[in-house]
Amino acid sequence: MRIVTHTDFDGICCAALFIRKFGSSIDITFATIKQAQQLSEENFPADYTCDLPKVSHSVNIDHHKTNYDNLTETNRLTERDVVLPRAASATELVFDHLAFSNDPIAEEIKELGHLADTALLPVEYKPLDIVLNMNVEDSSFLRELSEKLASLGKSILQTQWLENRHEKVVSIHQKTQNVITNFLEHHPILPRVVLIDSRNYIPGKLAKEVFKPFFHNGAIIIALIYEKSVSEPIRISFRVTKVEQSNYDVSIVAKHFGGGGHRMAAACTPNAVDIPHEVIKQLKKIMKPIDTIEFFILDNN
Ligand SMILES: [Mn+2]
Repeated sequence: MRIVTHTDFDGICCAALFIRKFGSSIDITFATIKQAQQLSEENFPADYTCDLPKVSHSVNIDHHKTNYDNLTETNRLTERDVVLPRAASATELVFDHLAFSNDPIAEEIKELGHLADTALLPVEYKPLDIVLNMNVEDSSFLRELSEKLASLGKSILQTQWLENRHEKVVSIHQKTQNVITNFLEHHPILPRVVLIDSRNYIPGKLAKEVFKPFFHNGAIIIALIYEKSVSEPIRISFRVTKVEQSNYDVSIVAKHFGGGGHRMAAACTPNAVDIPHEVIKQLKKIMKPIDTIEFFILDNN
């Protein structure tokens, strides 16, 4: 059996229920919405798609209205599909579909999927949430998490496995803060416009931590270079500080490099050769005569 499921908590709980029902021999592909659409275009063979747009001719178990509307419009909704926009989570639909009964662990998994998707995650789940967010692109981690959930249910929160993973993530977070603090100690007064390359010095997932302290040290526009993923090794996120939001439009710069967004928050994926000179040139086009600009690398000096 082969299932495609979402990389978020709801999708992982769906995977856990499938493992609980059919055992660890099933094949699981973890995907984002975009990846699910691509898999479907490639006619990827799947038996089930959970918490995602339907892949190929699989049985779709989902609760997203956009997916429901799309399937109806394109005539792809069959009587085997369980796409109910009113359901709180895909996990509860999987729970019903697989007809669990007298299985307290399955009940706990159902409860977790529900909590996560309604943004009501209790504080005791926070370490698990943080660990998932930091590892969401690692499919072997997602598989491991699904397996543990399938066998342990809520007791996963008390495992050494989670504690070790959480400790590691917390220390990465602390190291990131240290790099930023150290950089700002060496640059107590920043120019008005800052182009900063954070690659190689802090994890891409935590790169946005620079915005707040950099604004605090005098920047009004920040163009932050980071590695979003293997497929997007050079991403730039642009931000304008709140008090200057009506005076600048960074989406113009993002659009120049094929991206987009809003006046005060935009992003793009430029080519390596554009960094830093072409980016500086484009930023200068939206700058005022009083503005200064500088390119930095976020190392420890
Ligand atoms: Mn969901």
